[in-house]
Amino acid sequence: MDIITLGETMVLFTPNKVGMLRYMDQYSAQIGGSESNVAVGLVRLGHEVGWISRLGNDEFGRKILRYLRGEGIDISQVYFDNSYPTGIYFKEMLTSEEVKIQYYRSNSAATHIKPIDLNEEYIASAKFLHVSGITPLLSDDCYETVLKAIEIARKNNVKVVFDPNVRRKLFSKSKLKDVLLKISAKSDIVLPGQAEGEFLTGEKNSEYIAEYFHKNGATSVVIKLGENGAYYSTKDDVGYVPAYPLKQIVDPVGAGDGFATGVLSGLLDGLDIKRAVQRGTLIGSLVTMVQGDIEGLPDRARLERITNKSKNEDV
Ligand code: KDG
Repeated sequence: MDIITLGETMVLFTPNKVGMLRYMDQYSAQIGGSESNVAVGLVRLGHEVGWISRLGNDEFGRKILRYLRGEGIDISQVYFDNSYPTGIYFKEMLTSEEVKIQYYRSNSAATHIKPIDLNEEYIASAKFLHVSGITPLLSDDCYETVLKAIEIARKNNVKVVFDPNVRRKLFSKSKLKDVLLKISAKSDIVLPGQAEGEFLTGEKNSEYIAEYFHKNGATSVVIKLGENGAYYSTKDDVGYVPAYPLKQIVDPVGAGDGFATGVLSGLLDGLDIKRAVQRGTLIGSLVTMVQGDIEGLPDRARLERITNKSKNEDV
C-alpha cells in the first residue's frame, strides 16, 4: 500500500443552480470527504490506496462504498455501522467562488469510528498515513482513533501527513487549535493553508509559520498560498512555487485535497519537494475548474498530458 487515509465521507448534494438553498429544488448527489478525496486523487494517479472509515448501513453508505471501490481504493477496512446513519452535506453556491457548506453529520456512523477499527498490520504496510483536522474533531472516539493510527504509523516508520483543514463552522476555536497543534506535533509533513497557519501559530509570515511547525516536530511543511502558489520548507530545500494559471473557478471546494494529492503523488513518484509542490498547485487548481470535490481530480494520462504541454517544464 502506498498510502492509507482515515476519515468521514458523506453524500454531497449540490443544487443545479446558483443561489440560496431555500430557492433550490433540484440537486445532484455526489460524495466528498477530505481524506477520501485524497484517496481518490491518488488512486487515479495509479497509487495503491486504502481508506479506513465507518458508514451507515444505509443507501448513502452503499453509494459511497460503491464509488470508492469503483475508483480502485481498498475498502477492506471500512465498516457498516447498524446504529447510525451516513452523514450528508449540501453546498450553497452563492457564486462560483462563494460556497457555503451545510452539514447534517452530527452523530453519523463515522463519528463512531473507534481505535478497535484499526488494524496495525494494515497501517504498517503503507508508506504514508494521511489524516486531516476534520475527523479527529468529530468526536472523542474519532480523536482517539486518529491518535492511535498515528501512533501505529510512527511505530512502524510510516510517514504521517497532516492537513489541518480548519473547519470553524464545526468546532469551537479553542478546541480546534489545541487538537490540531497536538496532531501536527506528531506529523512528519504538515500542509496548512496560509490562513490556517496564521490561526494555528499566530505568525503572519509563511516562513515563520513553517518554522513554528518545524519546532513543533514536522520535518516538511508546505503552505498553500492560493493565487500566490505555495511555500515549502524541508531540511534540504525551501522556496516558493507560483500558482498554476487558473482558467475559471467553478467550485473551490476540494482544492486543498487536490493539492495534497499532488504533493503526495510527487513524493511517491520520487520527485524532489519543489516538483512535488508544483504538482500540488496544478492538481489543486484542476479541482476548482470542475463542479464537485473529486470530479476534477485528473487521472495519470491527463496529468501527463497537462504536464508535458505546460510551458513550465518543471511541473
Ligand atoms: O476539503 C473538502 C472537504 O471539506 C469536503 O469534501 C467535505 O470532508 C468534508 C468536510 O468535512 O467538509
